[in-house]
Amino acid sequence: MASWLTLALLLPMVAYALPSATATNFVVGDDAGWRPGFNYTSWAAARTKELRVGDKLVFKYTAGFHNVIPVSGEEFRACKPNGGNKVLRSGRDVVPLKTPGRKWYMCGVADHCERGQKLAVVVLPAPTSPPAPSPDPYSAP
Ligand SMILES: *[C@@H]1O[C@H](CO)[C@@H](O)[C@H](O)[C@H]1NC(C)=O
Ligand SMILES: [Cu+2]
Repeated sequence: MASWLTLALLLPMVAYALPSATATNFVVGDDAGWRPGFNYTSWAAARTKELRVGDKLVFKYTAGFHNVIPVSGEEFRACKPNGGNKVLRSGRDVVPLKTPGRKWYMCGVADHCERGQKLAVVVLPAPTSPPAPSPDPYSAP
């Protein structure tokens, strides 16, 4: 009979063996979640080397008070979607990062975007395995 202890020991090992173990869920804004008045530029800047294809962004907010609209860079700067954009509104929207490059998101409720509820990120390519050692710019030839 498998005891809870066995299960508790096995589960982390199984999770580790899965390829998705390298994928990370990033809660946008961390404890602040998704709201106006938070500096998401700063949040994203601290994660420029972390966000990779295969990772996910998780937008947490009270459903009905905000939403998440994936937009273009131009729409992002104007805080104005051109129309026809997908709108996420579950209150816990999970956005898989499928391709590398720049991605932009904004809240489409009232003036929330103007009040800082907008996020621009740079997604790096998926990690290769094993990760290539980064060249040391300071090593002498
Ligand atoms: C957000 O933080 C960045 C630095 O990470 C700064 O340049 C910018 O002015 C800040 N924005 C606001 C609205 O405070
Ligand atoms: Cu909002």
